[in-house]
Amino acid sequence: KITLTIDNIKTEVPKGYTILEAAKTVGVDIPTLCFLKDVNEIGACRVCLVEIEGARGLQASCVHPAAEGMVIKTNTKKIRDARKSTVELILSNHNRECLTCFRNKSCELQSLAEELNINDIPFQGEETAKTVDAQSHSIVRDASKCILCGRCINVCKSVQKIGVLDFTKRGYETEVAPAFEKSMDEAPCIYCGQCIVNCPVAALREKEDIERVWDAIEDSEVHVVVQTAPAVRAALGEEFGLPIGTRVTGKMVAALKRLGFDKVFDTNFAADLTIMEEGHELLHRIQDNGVLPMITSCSPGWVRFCEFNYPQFIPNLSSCKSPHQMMGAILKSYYAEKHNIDPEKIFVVSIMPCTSKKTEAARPEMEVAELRDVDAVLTTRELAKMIKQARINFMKLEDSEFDPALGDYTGAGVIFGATGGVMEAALRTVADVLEGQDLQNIEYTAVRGIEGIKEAEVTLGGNTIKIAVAHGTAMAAELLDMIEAGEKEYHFIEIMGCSGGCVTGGGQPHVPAKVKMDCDIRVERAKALYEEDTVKQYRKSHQNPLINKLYEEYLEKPNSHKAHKLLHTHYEA
Ligand code: HC0
Ligand code: SF4
Repeated sequence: KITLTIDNIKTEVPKGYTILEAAKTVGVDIPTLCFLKDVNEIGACRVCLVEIEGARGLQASCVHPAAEGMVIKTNTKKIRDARKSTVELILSNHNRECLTCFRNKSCELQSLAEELNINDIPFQGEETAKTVDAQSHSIVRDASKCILCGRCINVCKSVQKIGVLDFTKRGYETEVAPAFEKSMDEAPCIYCGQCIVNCPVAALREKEDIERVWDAIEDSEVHVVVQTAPAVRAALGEEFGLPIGTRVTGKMVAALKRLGFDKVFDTNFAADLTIMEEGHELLHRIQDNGVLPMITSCSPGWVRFCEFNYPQFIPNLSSCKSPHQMMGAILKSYYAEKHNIDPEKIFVVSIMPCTSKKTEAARPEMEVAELRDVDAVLTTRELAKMIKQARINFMKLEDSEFDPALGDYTGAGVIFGATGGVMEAALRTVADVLEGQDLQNIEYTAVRGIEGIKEAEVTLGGNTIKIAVAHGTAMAAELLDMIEAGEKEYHFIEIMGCSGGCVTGGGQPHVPAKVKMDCDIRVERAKALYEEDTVKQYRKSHQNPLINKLYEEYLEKPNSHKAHKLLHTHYEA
C-alpha cells in the first residue's frame, strides 16, 4: 500500500495505481479523453493533467504512477487553464456541427467541453480533412470528426490483433485511416465495430439503414417481420437511462409492436434451431472422422477474421448459417407457406448488437432461391433511435410477448449472446442426445466468464469431448496458433469476434470510457442473459416445442436435405 495526499485529503491505495485511479478513492473524477482502460493508456491528449508537488510541469495522471508521500493537486487555476486550452485546441479544428452530429448527446468531447465550461473557441485552427468513407455495408469513417486520440487504433491492434487503422499522413493532414488510403471496404476489416464503440466522437459509426425499414413498415403490401438478437435486450435499456445490465425484453417487444412491425420474433428461436443443426453436425463430424475441431461460425466478424488471417481453418467452420440468417430463411419458406404469404413480400429486419451482421446479411451466400434471408440489419443503437423518433415513452411501456409463431425460445437460445453461451447451449443438447436422457446438471460454468480463452473436458455418453471458447479475435488467434503448433487439441470450439461476445458487440449502446473504468460491461450485460435463462420453462434447445414442430412439419430431421438447403452454407478459402 501507498499513502499519498490528493487535494488535501490523505488516502491509501494499492501499489501500481495511477494518480487517476488514486484520485477516485477520494471522490475526484479527473477528466480524460484519450484514456481507455487497458487499451489506450498513453497520456497523449493531456486532458488529465495534475500538479505533483516538487515535480516540474503538469503530469498526465492516467499514466503517472502514484507514489509514497506524493502531494497532488487536481484543481488549481493552472490546471484548469491548461485543460481548457488543450480542449479548445482540439475543438478549434474539429467539425463542430453538434446539432446534426451522429453522436450529439453521446459524445465524450461534447461532455468534456461542457464540464470544462468552454463557451467559446478563441481561435480557428487548420481545418481537418473532410474524407468520408461510406463504402462498406457496416462502417462509416468521417475524418472531420476525428480527434486523433488513438483509441480505435489500439482497440483494433491489441484487442482484435488486426490493425486496420493507424495514423496516416503528417502534420495537419494526419488522419486515422487504413493504410495506403484504402477504404475500410478494401482493408482486412472484420467490421466488428469495436473501433466504433470505443470512439469518443463520431469519427466512426455504423452505416445506418433506418429509412429503408421505415419505408417497408409504411408499405401496406409488405409483411415486415422483425427479429431481435439475444444481446439486444441486455443493453437497449441503457439508451433510455437504465443501468447497465438491465434486461428489457418485454419493453423491447412492446416498442417493436408500436413501431408497426407486422410480427415480432426472437432470434433466440433460431439460436435453438442452430443448436439442433450444429449439435448434430458435431456428432457427425466426430462419428465419421470429419474435420475437427469444429468451430462455430455464427459471429460474422470472426468468420471474416478466419477468411483473412487463418484460411487454413475454413474447413473447420461449422456449415451452419448464423441464427438470424436461419430465421430469415425459415420465414421466407416454412412461415410463408404456412401463413400463405408471398415470400417476395416478406421483409425481414434483424436487430443486432453487431455491425458485422450488416455485411454478413449482404454476403452472396446468404440467400435461398434468389431471396435474401435478411433484408435489413439494424444495430441496437439504431433501434433506440427509431423508438425515440416515434416518440414512444420506453419507460412507460407495459411488457409484451413475442408473437407465438416463431417467438418461443429456450434458456439455451438466450445465453448465445454472452461468450461461452453457444458452447453451453450446444453441450446441453449434445449431452442429452448422447446420454439418451434429460440431464439435470446443465450449467457448464467452465465456459462462462470473461477469461480470454476457456477450456474444458466434458464426458458425454462415455466419450471425452475437449472444448475451448475464445472471444475477441486476438484470443482467437492465440488459440488457433496453439492448435497449429500441435500444443492443443479440441473437438469443438466457440469463437466470437468481440471480447465478451455479442453483449459487447459493435452495435451496442455507447458507454463512456469513464464508466468503463469502474464497470466491466461484459460482465454486467451477460448477467442479464443468464438471468433470463434461469426463468425460462425450457432451457435446452431440443425441448423447444416449436422447434420440434418445425422438424415434424417441414425439415424432417437435423441436417436433412431440406435443412441443408435452407440453413447451411459453405465458406471458401
Ligand atoms: Fe449474437 Fe447470434 S448470439 S451472433 O452473438 O449465434 O450479433 O446477441 O444474434 O445470429 O442468436 C449477435 C447476439 C446473435 C446470431 C444468435 C448467434
Ligand atoms: Fe478494426 Fe474491427 Fe474497427 Fe475493423 S471494425 S477497423 S477490424 S476494430
